[in-house]
Amino acid sequence: MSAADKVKPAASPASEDPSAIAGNISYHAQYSPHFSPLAFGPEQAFYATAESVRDHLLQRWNDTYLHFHKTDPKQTYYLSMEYLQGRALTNAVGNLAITGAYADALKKFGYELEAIAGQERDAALGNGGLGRLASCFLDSMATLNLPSWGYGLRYRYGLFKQRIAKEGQEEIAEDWLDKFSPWEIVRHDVVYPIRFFGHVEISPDGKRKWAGGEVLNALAYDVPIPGYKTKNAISLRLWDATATAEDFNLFQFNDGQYESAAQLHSRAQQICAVLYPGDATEEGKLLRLKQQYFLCSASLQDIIFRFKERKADRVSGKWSEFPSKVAVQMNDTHPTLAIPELMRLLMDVEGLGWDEAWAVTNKTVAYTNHTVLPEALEKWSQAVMRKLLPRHMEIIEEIDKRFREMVISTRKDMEGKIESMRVLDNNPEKPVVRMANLCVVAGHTVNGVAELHSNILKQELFADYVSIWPNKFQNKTNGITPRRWLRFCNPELSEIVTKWLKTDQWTSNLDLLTGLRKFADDEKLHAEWAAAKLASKKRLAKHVLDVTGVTIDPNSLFDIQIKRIHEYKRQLMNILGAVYRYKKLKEMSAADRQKVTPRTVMVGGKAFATYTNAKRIVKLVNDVGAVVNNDADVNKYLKVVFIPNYNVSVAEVLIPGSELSQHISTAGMEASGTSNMKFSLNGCVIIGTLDGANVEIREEVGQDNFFLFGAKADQVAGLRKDRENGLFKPDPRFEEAKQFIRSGAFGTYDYTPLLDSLEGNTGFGRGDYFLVGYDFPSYIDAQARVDEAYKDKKKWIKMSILNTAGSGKFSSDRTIDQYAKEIWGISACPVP
Ligand code: 73E
Repeated sequence: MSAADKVKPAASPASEDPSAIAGNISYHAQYSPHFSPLAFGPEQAFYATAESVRDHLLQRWNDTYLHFHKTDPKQTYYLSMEYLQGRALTNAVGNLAITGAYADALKKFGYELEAIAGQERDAALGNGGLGRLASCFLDSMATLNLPSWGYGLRYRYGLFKQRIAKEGQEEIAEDWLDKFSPWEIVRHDVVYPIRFFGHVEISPDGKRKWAGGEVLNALAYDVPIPGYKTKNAISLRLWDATATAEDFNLFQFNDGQYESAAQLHSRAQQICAVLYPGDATEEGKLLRLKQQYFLCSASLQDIIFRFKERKADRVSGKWSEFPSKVAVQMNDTHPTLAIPELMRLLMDVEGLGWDEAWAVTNKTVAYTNHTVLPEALEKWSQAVMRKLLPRHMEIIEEIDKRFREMVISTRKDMEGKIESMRVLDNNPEKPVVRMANLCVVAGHTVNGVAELHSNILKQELFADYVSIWPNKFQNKTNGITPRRWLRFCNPELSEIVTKWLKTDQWTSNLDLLTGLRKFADDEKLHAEWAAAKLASKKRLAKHVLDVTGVTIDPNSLFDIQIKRIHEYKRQLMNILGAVYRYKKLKEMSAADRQKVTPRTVMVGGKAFATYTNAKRIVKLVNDVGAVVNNDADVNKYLKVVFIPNYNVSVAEVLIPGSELSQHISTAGMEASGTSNMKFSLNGCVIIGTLDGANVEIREEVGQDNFFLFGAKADQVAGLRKDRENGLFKPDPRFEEAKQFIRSGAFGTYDYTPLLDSLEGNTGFGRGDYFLVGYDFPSYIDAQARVDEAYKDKKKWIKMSILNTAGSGKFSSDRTIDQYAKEIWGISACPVP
């Protein structure tokens, strides 16, 4: 039946009345060119509903743009190669406070809002925590009414979809734009030329200019980002690459040379095809650098355009005003090319001299570091950079030269350090540009993402720079948006929180959660809390059954580890723990088993396609699950489940249903972590090391409400040395768990190389570089404390309540407020 048969269509969106909304949904169903007006299944209902909600967003978004334009405040531009937006519908109606009205409207068509929202595809334009952080930040920027925008790339296929086959993980292109995205608005009026390759021309007066090569276009797609209960809606501007009709060689095409006729079109398509194209080949590396430059150049041209637009009388003499109107934040080193690109635009296009351009650039850009892992610190080959971006390479060389001269002339004592501090590494074997060094030298502020991490930056990675610029370095502990990560994903618990705090203000003032502490022993609250948890656990159990076919018991302890698969995150320690538990269960008498706390261990996450050990870990979790879950002797007490295709919307089901979550990285290696904050906020207790934000979470929720184990960050280097020197004596439990896997208990797949990476000096890996062997016994002991604690239901619920109560600090509203005040110098600009 068609939508129109039920409800009279109404084009006007500006209503919060369910009948009018239903009319508007019906209008979109009938007049949307994407579907037949005769069809109104759940999918069409989703698109029509989303388009109707978008009408609401567009109004606010236009009003906000005009308001910023009129008041001309200083504005922040957040540059990120990744945004993990997930689904938008529930969030949009929630932030606009029209959830009830839309739910009622959809009922008129016989649909539940939740089911319709479930039709939406995740926008997975990111890979992990860094991308999700960027998305949480946008939500907070809008909510705090900050003049700020996000810039990113519109990847045609987002992060791959993960399928678990017999051989382990398979990657499939994630076709999130299969139909279309109802949230994006293509801006045919916002297009910038982006050049690649070519050469530098020098005019008679000595001016340098980049010319030749090939030129593509960057085309803007805007995604409106609504704030929570505010009129402001900001923009996430995503760039797509296009070529023009002029680039299409009609002569060649008519001559049957189809591929060469459309060469530039095909190269344009490659740029935004996928996030993180494989970079094992030279072509792959070049493509990644192209992507980075594409983002930086388009965004900076746009920023400069807006700077001029907002004061039409601005002339080049006023460029010193630029940093009082523009803050650029680089999300890790991926957008570092913003630095030489801003220099180039200011000098070669706007005619500024070096000193003037440098002063503007330095006061405009700031850099967030997200990792100290050496392999993640970007270094680009100088040859590739010179070929693709010859003018930028010149500018980088000049920055390097001037930095050296500055150190030599002002800091004789640092001379011995210059080589490692320089932007260029001129090692003749492999000359490279060190992107992090470029960011530190050129930016006004550098920040880490948790206290511990920022201290490591200051004391180790960037220690030499601290002695030159002691005030450049800051900490901004990460945060998460409480809207998506409690209010909307866990409505049962949210209602309880609101009821006991007698206000829902916590949604935008998360510190109010401390008000729960005084009820931590209240039996009535305990009963409600336990009921909400059970409801979420049942929803999670249904998801697990749907996607894996495994039945799990909602009365068992739900123990979850979800994150990208990486050796430093130590999913391998988790699974070794589960293997050890399984072996002990097998050895026990039936009577003893009955005393055991039943557990469901869930692991989810994607392994990078070429990361062999990570893929072996995925395979091992699946293999262990296949044996344990089918072992009738013990599967009442233990199940092991691999959750396939972990993404934002899966997290929204898993996190509310969790009771214990694992954040067990080798100390000093996880810069912050943000899912730890989401779990804790949802009343889940953490088992973890003193790493990243765990340190601060434990402080906030109280050390009795956190299961701590493992080496401390400052012990790690010494322990690695000991290991190398043969001074490490493995615990028998560690040996037993590995041996059990080697014995073939979990199938015939050859796990030797993976297990050998945990041994010292085998020639494989780095001799248990991640210290799984050292931490394993204290991990097993901590897990035993978890089992005991869970037996005391009252104690456990209290811990759970105190985790939620202590999570106020981890709102991204707090984080963004600190960035705004302490790095960007911007203030709220609410639409009146
Ligand atoms: O600890 C997390 C942190 O919570 C860190 O590993 C992650 O960033 C999160 C947000 O601050 C991160 N991702 C990357 N580096 N750090 C990264 C590096 C290269 C490519 C893609 C992502």
